Amino acid sequence: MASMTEIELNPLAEPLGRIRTFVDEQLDRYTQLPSDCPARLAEAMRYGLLAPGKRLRPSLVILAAEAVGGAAQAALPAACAVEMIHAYSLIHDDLPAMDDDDLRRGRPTCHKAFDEATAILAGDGLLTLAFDVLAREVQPAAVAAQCCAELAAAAGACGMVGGQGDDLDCQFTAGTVETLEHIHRRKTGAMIRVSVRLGALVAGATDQQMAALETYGASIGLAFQIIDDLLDEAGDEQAMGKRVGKDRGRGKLTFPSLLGAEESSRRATALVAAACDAIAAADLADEHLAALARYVLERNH
Ligand code: GRG
Repeated sequence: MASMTEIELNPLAEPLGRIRTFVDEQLDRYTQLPSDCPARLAEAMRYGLLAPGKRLRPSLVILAAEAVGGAAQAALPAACAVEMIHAYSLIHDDLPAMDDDDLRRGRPTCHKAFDEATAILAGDGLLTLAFDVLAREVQPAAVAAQCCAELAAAAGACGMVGGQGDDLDCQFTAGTVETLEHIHRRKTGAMIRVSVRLGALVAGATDQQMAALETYGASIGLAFQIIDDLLDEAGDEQAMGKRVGKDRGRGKLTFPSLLGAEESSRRATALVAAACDAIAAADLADEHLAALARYVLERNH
């Protein structure tokens, strides 16, 4: 729960605290799985999913829905679905075959707390559960189908999974800013962008509202990754809840390694300004969405 000082200093603290509780309670309900699911697998899924992350993507789903006059309750299944996909991607990303990390969200990674095979299955289980939730719980059925298709495209081989593949491939090679942007618009950006789109879809946004929210989501998605790269260089390991300094150590292509910290930071600031301008121009000057965009820039974890 946010303290009073936090609320006074940060107008985002209260809405995000409200959304986090709302989303976490529902994630908990969705992962009370029947006894056909092995108990250890269910435990690993819940371990990865319910760990204390920022819940940025589900917050975007709900705030986008509210920005166009929708109800948080109607956006909740989509909010939980995107967090399930995100949690699966983190569990798999931490595996020895990928980033080989032992700390995530301030705790041992899933394969460290359980074992590799269980972590792979926990990711698979969460990925599948996300579509189960969307298909069954979003109303009406036509919107549920559209949400499934959009989330599959964003998370799949031409979205997050494809971006991850390219990122692994170009780890030790020289690259251009264009290549890096192309990777991160898919690897990180696609899930952020689709979070905003799903919120807008379930709330029945107009085409004009959707276009503005699309620009907002795409812009903060890329800004988020630039800041992630900067935090990997200079962030605090305890605040981040994961190892930092890995990218440079591995000779990885990042925004600061290509552009320097100052120019990277300038680009992230410009992207967040573009995100705020887009929603203001469509009369969606939603203070929470604008505050969330600024938070992406100012976050320390
Ligand atoms: C393994 C299919 C597959 C995909 C992995 C998302 C991803 C693709 C990898 C994660 C590696 C990483 C650190 C990416 C940078 C941006 C990012 C997604 C950071 C983690 O997201 P946060 O900061 O995490 O929102 P929390 O824990 O707060 O939810």
